[in-house]
Amino acid sequence: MLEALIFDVDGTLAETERDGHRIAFNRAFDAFGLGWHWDVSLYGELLVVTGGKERIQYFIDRYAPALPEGEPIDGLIGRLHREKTHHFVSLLREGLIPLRPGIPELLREARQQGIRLAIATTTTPQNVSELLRVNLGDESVAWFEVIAAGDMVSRKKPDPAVYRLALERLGLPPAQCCAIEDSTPGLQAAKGAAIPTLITRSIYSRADEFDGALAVTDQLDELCGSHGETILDAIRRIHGRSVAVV
Ligand code: XBP
Ligand code: MG
Repeated sequence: MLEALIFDVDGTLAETERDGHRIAFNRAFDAFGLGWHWDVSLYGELLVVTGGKERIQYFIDRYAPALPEGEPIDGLIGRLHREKTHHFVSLLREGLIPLRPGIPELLREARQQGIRLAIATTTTPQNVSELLRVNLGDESVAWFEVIAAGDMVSRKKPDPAVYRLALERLGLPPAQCCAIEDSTPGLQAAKGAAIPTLITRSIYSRADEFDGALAVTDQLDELCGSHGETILDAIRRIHGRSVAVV
């Protein structure tokens, strides 16, 4: 019986990586005068690492760019990431990052039918609340009983910690939930917490591997069968197939 939907954010609720986060990182690098630039192709490579701070560290380790003198790397990365978040929130507030097709309808129907809502994401909590506020109004943040995000867990996706935190706060067994994700690290994290998972591929995750997903689609409404089946009906049907009644 489906009791809750647990949403990933980046790539799932909205196409935020290309080109929101990427632009925000580059604006932060410019603000710090670092001379670094992550183009679309390089950013796609760096997405193998989840977490913005971890991604900057990975870039430094892998490409050894020039670093400003005299500041410990951790301090620089922390300041840089706060600047990046400031730029990402500005992009959100300019209305440049809409929700993916089908998400508003799915959220509305889930609320009407008493399906509980949660978020399990690697991104910074402020990014989540701003994405929801800008696209669905201030009250939409409260639609989600749980917003498990960013540094609330020490180990980020593909580690299942963020999904385990969401399950714990929902007080539900994984089989009564369905995760909606866009990427391989996200699927691995949800599967690690034994949560049945649907994939909606994003711009950057088209070529990812999704073994073990309930279903893989490019857009939520492609899940719908005939006879006016809604997205939530389709998710219930697919989820029901996955959870054998013993
Ligand atoms: C995707 C991530 C995040 C974003 C950047 O998160 O890995 O790190 O790329 O956001 P998810 P921050 O798909 O789990 O939503 O810079 O705030 O980390
Ligand atoms: Mg994602």
